[in-house]
Amino acid sequence: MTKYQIKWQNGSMKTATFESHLATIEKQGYCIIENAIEPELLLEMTETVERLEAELDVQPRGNRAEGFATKRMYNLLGKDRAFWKLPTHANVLPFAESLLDNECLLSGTTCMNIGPGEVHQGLHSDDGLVSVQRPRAPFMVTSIWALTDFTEENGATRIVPGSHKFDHEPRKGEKVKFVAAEMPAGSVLIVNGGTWHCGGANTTDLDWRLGLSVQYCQGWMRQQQNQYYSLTPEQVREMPERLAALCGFTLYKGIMGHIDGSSPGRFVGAGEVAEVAYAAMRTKNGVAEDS
Ligand SMILES: O=C(O)CCC(=O)C(=O)O
Repeated sequence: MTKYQIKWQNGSMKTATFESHLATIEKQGYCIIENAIEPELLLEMTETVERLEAELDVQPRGNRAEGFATKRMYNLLGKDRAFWKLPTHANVLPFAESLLDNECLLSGTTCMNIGPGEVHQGLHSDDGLVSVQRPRAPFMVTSIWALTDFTEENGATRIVPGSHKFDHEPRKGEKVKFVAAEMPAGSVLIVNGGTWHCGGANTTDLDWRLGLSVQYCQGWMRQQQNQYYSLTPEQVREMPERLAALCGFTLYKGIMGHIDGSSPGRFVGAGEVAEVAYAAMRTKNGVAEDS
């Protein structure tokens, strides 16, 4: 039985619905949650992306992984506080917590605005850089938020059902059957980190496909995007505690990640995440029990 009671747009996602999405992920390596994003949040995200793309003069980076006609932005939390609502969203975080655990971290936040004429990316799995034999439990979980409709024509994520159970990463030239994860704006695609997928080709003349990726990883792993240097100490101090913990400002299992015995949160003066390392092994006077 799950402990999660997910809030839904107009009520709460039933435990049975959550369990059924989890079962789908277990079977096919991904699931699509329609109506996961509240309409006001969808609008706020779309407007924020549009504004930032103009302010930062975002241009395609010009390679196969990041795209030739795709506008990408990374480290979104440091760019605008509007994005702070995403990693802890009640319709999404419980999937990461369940597939990883409650000490999971935010690995990255990315905007992928796929423009007309874009070619598809190469198939990959998000935790494919981890050299532990497959198949295995996921080291990452990625949520892809549809801010516009995702269609096969405009570059909906391509995904290989069941590939999280494959015993290898995609090989060059390997032919596999994929599906286009078509979904209406407001949906979120949850992907097991071992599932083969890629951004699709945009064969339209005018239609941009706007998606956000909010990616989580195991708490002991190196995050794909550096959260420490992309956030200012002031931002961390002002963040909700759960978000700061996801970014890595608490200690993993009360020990890993400390700076002279302090958590990174304590180091930057974030009161609510002011842990000290080995706290569970200290007496009230702060003297180690086995000293
Ligand atoms: O844009 C997408 O649909 C997927 C992007 C992706 O998989 C990636 O950038 O690694």
